[in-house]
Amino acid sequence: MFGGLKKRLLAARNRLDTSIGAVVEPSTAPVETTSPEVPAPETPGFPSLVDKVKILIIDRELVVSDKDVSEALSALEMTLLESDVALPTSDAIIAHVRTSLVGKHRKIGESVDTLVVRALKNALLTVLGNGFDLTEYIKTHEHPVKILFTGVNGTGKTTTIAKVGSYLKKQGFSVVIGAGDTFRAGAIEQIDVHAQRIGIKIIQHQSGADPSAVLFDTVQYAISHKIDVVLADTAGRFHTKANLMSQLEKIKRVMKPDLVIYVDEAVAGNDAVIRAAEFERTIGADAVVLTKADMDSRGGAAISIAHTINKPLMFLGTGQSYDDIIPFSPAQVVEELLGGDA
Ligand SMILES: Nc1nc2c(ncn2[C@@H]2O[C@H](COP(=O)(O)OP(=O)(O)O)[C@@H](O)[C@H]2O)c(=O)[nH]1
Ligand SMILES: [Mg+2]
Repeated sequence: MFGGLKKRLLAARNRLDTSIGAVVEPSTAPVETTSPEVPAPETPGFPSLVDKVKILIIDRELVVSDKDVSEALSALEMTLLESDVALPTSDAIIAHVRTSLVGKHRKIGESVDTLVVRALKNALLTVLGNGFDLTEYIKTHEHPVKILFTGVNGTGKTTTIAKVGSYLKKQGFSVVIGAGDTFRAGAIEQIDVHAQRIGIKIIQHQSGADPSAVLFDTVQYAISHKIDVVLADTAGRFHTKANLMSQLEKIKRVMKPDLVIYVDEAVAGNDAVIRAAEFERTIGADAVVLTKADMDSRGGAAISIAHTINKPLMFLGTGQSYDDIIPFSPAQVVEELLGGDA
């Protein structure tokens, strides 16, 4: 997951290390050592940080000017844009890193790399938001919690519903699925197979039926059987298709979802971010699921989507089986991308 971005960030981190390392006069630096705190990067093909920039322990004041880091920050910006990070998100990251690095530093026993990694981590954390703890939400809201999944075709809505159903069942919640994609041939059979496999009740009508009616029945079933969570599938749609959008409005009026989840695929990169922004503007979304993160090397959508639409990322889909879903954790993603313990 996000392997390409990880490699590129390492290169950008090395460049920042070198620029700031050059500010620290080796002759006046009182101690030079190889800090056990800073492991050499494991990615092959990159020179070790220890070779590239001597680990200088700053125990005097280090003053970094804008000029010292401007080239390295331009390179970081290119790295982010080439990784499909949206421009406003990239701008926010660069601004944050610049603010963290430019100015005076005085930390006893801290290496240049620690300073750089901390700046990068904090910058990423500011754009990644807080995520969305679905379990906590369900625990603290009236049942049934009604969740509507929507987005364009083929991005993984139905698979995500099966994964989320299985995840919630394991947490002890009772779940019912509504087969609200009555449009695409085979869609009802597809979700029915998933529901049987994971042992979750499904409510379905005939193909071509009004999805609002199916989802209304699903909610009624949940109420009368005291089910904790309703997961509502829908047909794929673009926000530009007026008839499908008014159908979605009707679904919302009839089933009154507590949460509308926008599903898109991480591999779509900036397209996913643009679609999510349009969707959020026209229909509204409470949170986002990005699927196919396992196939995404660039990571741009995952980095940008929450910042761009100002809605949290809830889950990442990481494969084709039911367990291949992880609650989105900003700290974990940052750790995966930058590692270390800064
Ligand atoms: N590799 C991978 N494939 C996924 C993931 N989520 C869904 N898929 C695949 O994407 C395809 C479309 O999924 P589907 O749920 O039918 O999409 P929908 O049209 O949005 O309902 C299927 O082949 C899924 O197995 C994921 O996280 N990783
Ligand atoms: Mg589907």
